[in-house]
Amino acid sequence: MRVLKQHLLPEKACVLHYSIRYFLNESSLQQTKITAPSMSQALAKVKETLGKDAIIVATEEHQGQVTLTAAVEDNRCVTPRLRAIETPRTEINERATYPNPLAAIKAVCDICDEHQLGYGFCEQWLKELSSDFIVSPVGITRSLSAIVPFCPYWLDEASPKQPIILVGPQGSGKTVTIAKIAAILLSQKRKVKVLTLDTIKAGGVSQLQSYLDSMKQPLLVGEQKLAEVLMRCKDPRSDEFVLIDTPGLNVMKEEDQSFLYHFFQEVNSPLTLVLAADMNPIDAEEVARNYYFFNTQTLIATRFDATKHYGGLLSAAHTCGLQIAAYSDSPSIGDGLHSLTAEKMIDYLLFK
Ligand SMILES: Nc1nc2c(ncn2[C@@H]2O[C@H](COP(=O)(O)OP(=O)(O)OP(=O)(O)O)[C@@H](O)[C@H]2O)c(=O)[nH]1
Ligand SMILES: [Mg+2]
Repeated sequence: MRVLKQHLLPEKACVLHYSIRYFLNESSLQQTKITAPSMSQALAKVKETLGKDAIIVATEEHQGQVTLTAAVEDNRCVTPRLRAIETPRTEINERATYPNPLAAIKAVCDICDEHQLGYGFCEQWLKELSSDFIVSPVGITRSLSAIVPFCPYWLDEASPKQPIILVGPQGSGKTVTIAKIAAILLSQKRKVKVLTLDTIKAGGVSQLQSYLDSMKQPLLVGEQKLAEVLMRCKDPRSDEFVLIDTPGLNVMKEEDQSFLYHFFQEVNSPLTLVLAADMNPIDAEEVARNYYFFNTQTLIATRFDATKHYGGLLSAAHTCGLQIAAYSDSPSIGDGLHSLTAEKMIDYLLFK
């Protein structure tokens, strides 16, 4: 797989080539070269000549001709099939299924390309996908859920014993999300205690105050209230969910990093990163990495309505193993938050 690193997406042919080689012992393959005017014709010829178990180990395009080096495995080969038997799959992919492994590999490469998911992400997804080649048709959903942690029951499983603390870059949607979480919990007849630490931004307090006024809930303000609300979480009799909004930070700046460091020491609880889904993958990954240092375990994505490209969100979650807890597709508090599963994510990735 080291070789693949020298080839950058979107050279899908290379990904196709090396991703298959990755889990096959090449020395045990019988190879044949087949040339045709197009990829689909070449693939059809491969199937006709070597049978449906043939795999493609190399592709070349030259003067309008496609040459595929195809191979059939012999019995000694370490195949994805054997690996799949070793790791039984309980979830059957019903969505986003493809007639054969090659079509599934192409679909994954196309998605990675379209959503600017980097080479590492694509490589991991293809590696995981190989376990599903045992069944036909081949689904791409399970393999996505294996490399990106989705946590659709996050809010249902939340407990008053642990504060929900939202952190993230300026303008990522923390305050709106805190108000949405409060609204959801209140609609479930649960109690909330909301604190904002954003006394920095002009209008930061009044923004959240106005959301909470409409829910007839008080707002606690300022760092001096932090110890008090954290004590509530420690009280086993408390049935109030503590929600904490924080100022937007630029963790590339030392001073903001230092704020986050001290804050994280003081709260001593996991943090939830709020990230706009339309952030570009490189920046999103960098931001997630910076927050990850400070016990950030979950991620809420906002602005799903403002983009059709989700590479930033997926890269951030994948790189740091952040669980995707929920997503927002509207600035309106009444529209709430939605849970995200791999199935739903695949629909977004395929623009369904
Ligand atoms: N389109 C859309 N806009 C959103 C969504 N969530 C939040 N917004 C808007 O994004 C802007 C920023 O939202 P805030 O909640 O104020 O963001 P914040 O992270 O608290 O911002 P700071 O406190 O300045 O760091 C506001 O105009 C919101 O209305 C969403 O899911 N979709
Ligand atoms: Mg805010």
